[in-house]
Amino acid sequence: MKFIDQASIFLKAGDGGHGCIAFTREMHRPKGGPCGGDGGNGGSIVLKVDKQLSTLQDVSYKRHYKAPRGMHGQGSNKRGKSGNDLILNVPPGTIISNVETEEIIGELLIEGEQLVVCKGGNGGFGNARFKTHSNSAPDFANDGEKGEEKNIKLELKILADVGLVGFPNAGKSTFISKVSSARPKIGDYPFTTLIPNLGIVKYSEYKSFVMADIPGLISGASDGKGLGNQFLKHIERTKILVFMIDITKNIKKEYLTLINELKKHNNDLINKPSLLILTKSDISTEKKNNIPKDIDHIIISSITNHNIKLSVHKISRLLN
Ligand SMILES: Nc1nc2c(ncn2[C@@H]2O[C@H](COP(=O)(O)OP(=O)(O)OP(=O)(O)O)[C@@H](O)[C@H]2O)c(=O)[nH]1
Ligand SMILES: [Mg+2]
Repeated sequence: MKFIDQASIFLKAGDGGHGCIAFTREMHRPKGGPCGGDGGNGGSIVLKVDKQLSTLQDVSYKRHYKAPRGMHGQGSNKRGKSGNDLILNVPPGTIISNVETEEIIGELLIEGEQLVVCKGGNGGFGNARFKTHSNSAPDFANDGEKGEEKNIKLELKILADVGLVGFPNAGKSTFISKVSSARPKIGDYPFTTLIPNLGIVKYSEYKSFVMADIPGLISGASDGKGLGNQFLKHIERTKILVFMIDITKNIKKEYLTLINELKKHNNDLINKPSLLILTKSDISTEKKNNIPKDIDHIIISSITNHNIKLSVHKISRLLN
């Protein structure tokens, strides 16, 4: 996916405080019982959505963030004070991943939503916790746990206005590369697109919309077939959907399959305004009669540019 904004930061959650080893000393009981308190927990680092923010600028201002540690336990069964959590505000649409493993840790979309990215270490147990029948005066305690540390990457996802939905090889990526400056990989084999691409489509001097090209869907995608429907969440918030179907294929059948997969993922998806684009008109001249009637359609070719401008015009009309 193409992002307008990203940042890499290093996070270190607070270590837990150590448990304490102590014994009660009273005038008449020179060797009293164990009374070492537990260490406090280290503070965690939490990312939280603040919808006032629209960029990652604030959070990328610093490279390192550290949450405070937990205090050590003390005698008289006094527990160490826990470190406060460190809360970092990010804009809605922030995707968080681990720099080393490239694994996605989470996405933050809605105002107030939070994600604990680095957990603070638990405080260690003081020796009072270890008192048993066979050992009434334990002279050991636990150390606090280390707080987690991570190098994370934050990426701000622009929300797309238009989502392209189609089978693999339908020509989605070719289309987005025609109408925007996005340059996704194009191939004559299925599943060329493995991650969503975004492109900004200019349709007049000052006006533009954002289009998302997501990996192809196949029958059974909602049960995990092909690349599955994991990417459909990227079009959940688009305003309109554009179905793309290769004109040489069984149009009605593919259309119904796509509708069905969308429905299975989230019934609301099919209520969005939509347009059907039939692609590759340059390789098919015969008249088609199995075009669904319940949706407006347009026939294009990204190779000859046939109707490319008109399709952008239709999409912008649908958006407005
Ligand atoms: N003849 C012709 N070929 C096209 C047209 N549009 C795309 N193609 C070809 O169709 C193949 C698939 O195009 P892609 O744009 O990669 O298709 P996709 O829908 O993005 O496919 P996935 O990423 O696999 O889902 C490529 O070989 C393109 O060159 C067109 O208008 N006419
Ligand atoms: Mg593609």
